[in-house]
Amino acid sequence: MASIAVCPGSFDPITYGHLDIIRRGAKVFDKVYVVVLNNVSKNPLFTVEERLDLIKEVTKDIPNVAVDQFSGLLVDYAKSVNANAILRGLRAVSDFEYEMQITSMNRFLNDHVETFFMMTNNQYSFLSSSIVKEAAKYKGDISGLVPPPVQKELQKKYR
Ligand code: COD
Repeated sequence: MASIAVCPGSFDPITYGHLDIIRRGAKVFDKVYVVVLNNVSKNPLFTVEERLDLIKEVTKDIPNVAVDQFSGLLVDYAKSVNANAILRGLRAVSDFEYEMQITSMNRFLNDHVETFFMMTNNQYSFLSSSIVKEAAKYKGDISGLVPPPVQKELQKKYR
């Protein structure tokens, strides 16, 4: 049986921290679907289409990665692509409580999908989309934090 993982997130926008988890996940799973949440409740900087385009651009060299969007429940999306795993990244103890809550909820909703965590690469342990947006907004140098196409689009947003 093929091992198929979904790597879900807001990716508003994708950072080197996300990309590191995706690259390492793609070495472990046969296929990784990177999926952007398209629920209405959040107030993102980038549209879903912009986020998808950026993820596609920066993952185009990883053959077993597919990029998609989903709305509604993650476990329903996972079922629709026959995924047996959810891939998440962990940065710090502060991530743990939230991750434990959504993992337990996902298991409650569908216990055929197992959640796997990968520990962040040390150099990205402080990195989040929010912190990058804040730095970009005030014209900080974000070149080591996001891939060049993302940096370009962030600079456009905050011009
Ligand atoms: N290093 C390592 N990992 C990182 C880093 C970093 N620097 N930065 C982010 N990550 C990881 C995060 O820990 C996360 O695992 C992933 O990358 C994505 O991060 P974000 O912040 O872009 O995405 P989130 O956490 O906002 O995504 C939340 C979901 C969209 C997964 C969640 O809201 C969801 O599943 N919603 C759908 C509704 C649903 O099914 N609800 C039921 C369960 S609660």
